[in-house]
Amino acid sequence: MSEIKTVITYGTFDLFHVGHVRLLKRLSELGDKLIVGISSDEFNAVKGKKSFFSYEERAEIVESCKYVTQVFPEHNWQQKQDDIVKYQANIFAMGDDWEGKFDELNDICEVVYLSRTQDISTTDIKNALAKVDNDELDRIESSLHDVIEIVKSLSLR
Ligand code: C2G
Repeated sequence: MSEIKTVITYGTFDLFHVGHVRLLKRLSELGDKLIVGISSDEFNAVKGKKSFFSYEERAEIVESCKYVTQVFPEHNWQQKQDDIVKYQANIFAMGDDWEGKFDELNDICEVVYLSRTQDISTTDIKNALAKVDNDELDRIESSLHDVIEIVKSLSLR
């Protein structure tokens, strides 16, 4: 009976998108179980991030992903060693924007960095949505009404 191979990873996973899905899919193919540490709202603040969805919502979304076995809270930078032991993880893996940052974990498990998915990020999504300025849309709508009234008045002459 071959040993169960467990993969562990961490992240905020806010505004869940294909970059996250494609990473989790590839991570799940490295072993039999994929355990994901979801950054708590408080730890996000430490990372200088403010997520749109709460920890509970982000955890529920990621746990619903078919590639994921289980999620748990990530509270700080230091817990990874203990988590790897607790979950008996054989592989620690992250996207390669973290290349080299966690190599010290090589002492207790295999460390793998996979390529990020290009041209998508939670920040890009937030910036794109911020451009859809509702006030601007209201101004455009009222201008259109003015134009319609002018056209109507001209057509009645
Ligand atoms: N990712 C990816 N492709 C993207 C965006 C993200 O492969 N287009 C990967 C990241 O490399 C990371 C994971 O998805 O491995 C989660 O990304 P974030 O939610 O941004 O997590 P991060 O803020 O990097 O937190 O202790 C580690 C930290 O908690 C990692």
